[in-house]
Amino acid sequence: MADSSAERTYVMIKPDGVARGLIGDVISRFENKGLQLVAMKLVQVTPEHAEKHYEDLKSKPFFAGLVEFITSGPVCAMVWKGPNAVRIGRLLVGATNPAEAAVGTVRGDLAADISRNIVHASDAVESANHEIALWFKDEEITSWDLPAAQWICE
Ligand code: IDP
Ligand code: MG
Repeated sequence: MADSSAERTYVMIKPDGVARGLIGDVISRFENKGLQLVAMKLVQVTPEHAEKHYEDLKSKPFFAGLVEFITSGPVCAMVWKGPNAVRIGRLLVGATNPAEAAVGTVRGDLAADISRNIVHASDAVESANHEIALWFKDEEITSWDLPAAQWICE
């Protein structure tokens, strides 16, 4: 079985979350859950990069608006690590549409509209690895011991 404690996910606070001063709130939720922050940077995204990140959605009617939105201000790009990091990241973020996202999730608590839903989190281990490579160079990803790890998983 793969070592799921080494699982990593790509999480990004979108321009609306950055502009609304919600970086700290989002980070706190991931820290409090027990995931480990291993990389983080603010990025002014280019249209080319945004199109690559959202490649799967190219045919959607909202694609052009999505690219315009993601490039409209800085995003906070992060890599979080821990057991089941991908699944836990999706749980913390909540459903895509904030009108359907459970209270207690980022989108359920802090967002109101599907096109301004504050945060991105990878939807599978494979896409997480792809997105981490798209956003970060290997040397930008740190390796450090989370002192509380023994209290978070066996
Ligand atoms: P996800 O972010 O929950 O993984 P995806 O289906 O991958 O959801 O869509 C990526 C992003 O595209 C969403 O977070 C949202 O910002 C935007 N989006 C998805 N569906 C719609 C829509 O119907 N209208 C406008 N924007 C949308
Ligand atoms: Mg997605």
